[in-house]
Amino acid sequence: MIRVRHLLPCALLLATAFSLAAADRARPRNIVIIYADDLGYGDVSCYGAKRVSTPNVDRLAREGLRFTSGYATSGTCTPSRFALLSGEYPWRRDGTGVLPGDAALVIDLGRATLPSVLKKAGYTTAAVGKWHLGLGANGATIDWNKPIAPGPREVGFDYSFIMAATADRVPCVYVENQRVVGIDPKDPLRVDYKNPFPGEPTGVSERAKLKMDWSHGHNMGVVNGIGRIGYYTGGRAAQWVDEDMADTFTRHAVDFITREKDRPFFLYFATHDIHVPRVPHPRFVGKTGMGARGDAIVQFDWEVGEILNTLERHGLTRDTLVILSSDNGPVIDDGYKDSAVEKLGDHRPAASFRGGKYSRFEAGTRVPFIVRWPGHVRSGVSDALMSHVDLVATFAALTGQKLAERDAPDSLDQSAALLGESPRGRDYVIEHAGKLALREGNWKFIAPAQGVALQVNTHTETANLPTPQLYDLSTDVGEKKNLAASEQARTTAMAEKLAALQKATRTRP
Ligand code: NG6
Ligand code: CA
Repeated sequence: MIRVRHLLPCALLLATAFSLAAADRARPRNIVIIYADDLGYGDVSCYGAKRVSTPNVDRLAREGLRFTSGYATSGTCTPSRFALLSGEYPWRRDGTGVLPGDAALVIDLGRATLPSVLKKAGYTTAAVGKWHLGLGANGATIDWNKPIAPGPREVGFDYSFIMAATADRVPCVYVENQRVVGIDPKDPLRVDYKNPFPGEPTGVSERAKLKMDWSHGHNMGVVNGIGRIGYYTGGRAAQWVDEDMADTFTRHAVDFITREKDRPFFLYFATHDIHVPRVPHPRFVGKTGMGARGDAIVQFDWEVGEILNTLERHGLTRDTLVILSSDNGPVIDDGYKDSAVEKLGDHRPAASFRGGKYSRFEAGTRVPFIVRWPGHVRSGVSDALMSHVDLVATFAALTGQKLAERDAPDSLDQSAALLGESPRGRDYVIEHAGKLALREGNWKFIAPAQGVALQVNTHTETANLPTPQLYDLSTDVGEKKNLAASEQARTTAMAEKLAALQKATRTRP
């Protein structure tokens, strides 16, 4: 095992050697992205968690490369996933904020996406799990009782088995290849995010009977004894059972791998865990003593293990590049009374970082980021700056695909850093939650913003302040000491750089 960070002094020399080697690199036979939801940097044991053990995630880290500065683009789900799949910063596009369950598809079909690039390169592609990028055409109302398009297929996925948005948003049904699974034509499903359907129970009317009470929001439609966001009527036979969701998604991911084992495949496995509502299967309940949130982490780790074991069973471990990451940082109370707050104890989901989901402090977007590809990715730890927005260009490079100029406008080829050939990643990353922040080397600039500094419901420090903030992450990873006043020149330079990056329509040369 090597520590990629030890290579730093030789960076220049190595960079030259690597660019020569790049042309003769092997291409991954298969690619799997395991994308957790709301999993914090400190939530897995290989990143320092003590009270929860994640042996499968740890195994991936041990056999692969664990990044200490891997970033989602944004502090919430839709924008992060948009960037991952499109290679464009979500803040360049209106309508890429957290979407309701009946939103239209937000990905532009005129451009390449991660799955479309890989499909062109000959991979069979699949999306299994959480979608949250909208379905159907702009301006149209989704008819959940008929085939729904555009969706994953039009974005480049040959196969899909998804939930439309999040588990806390209606409709609470699985959608396979763009049809709701198990819908009964005699009980048509309808969804409305504004108005309740007369006579349907809500999280307010049923509150005393709910399986899990809500703490904020989540009091509209009720499914499986849990209040959700949005109203619905009908479609009862198609409703999921939250306790079985991990098993269901994992089974479909495993079946896809098994079906495709003899030809190249790309699997985007976007788990529901550890997002709310956290309702792990009974076999995981009580495993951590940290309540539903801790148990959902163990369930997530089991899902990872199932994928790794399936690859192993089919002899595909050495042929498959696996990435594990999360769409945004951690949150403890995200709207349900699931005992996550009371039972957190000394577990630190954000590790030493400040903030969490919804925040421009580090914990908002700095997430677990692990890559394994035996014989190709050097194992160890890398401090390279990495961003999910780069995966489109990086995988295009790894699979010999050319991007058109309009494609993936913010995605940079970081294959050398991804494979651990180079200790350098990006020169900068942009962190987004409402407004933007810029990390350049170890300096972190947070642009002034209106809005609350502390989200009362989730207890998140957002980093919104009316004045600029500057932190030196090399000595102050917890972003406690604002140096904006004493480092004025640097603060101004970074503010100008961020404004220029924001104004540009693209950052890929
Ligand atoms: C918020 C929800 C939260 C979660 C989040 C999206 C309320 C009160 N809170 O609006 O529970 O669903 O949106 O999370 O409704 S994400 O990870 O999909 O971005
Ligand atoms: Ca999320």
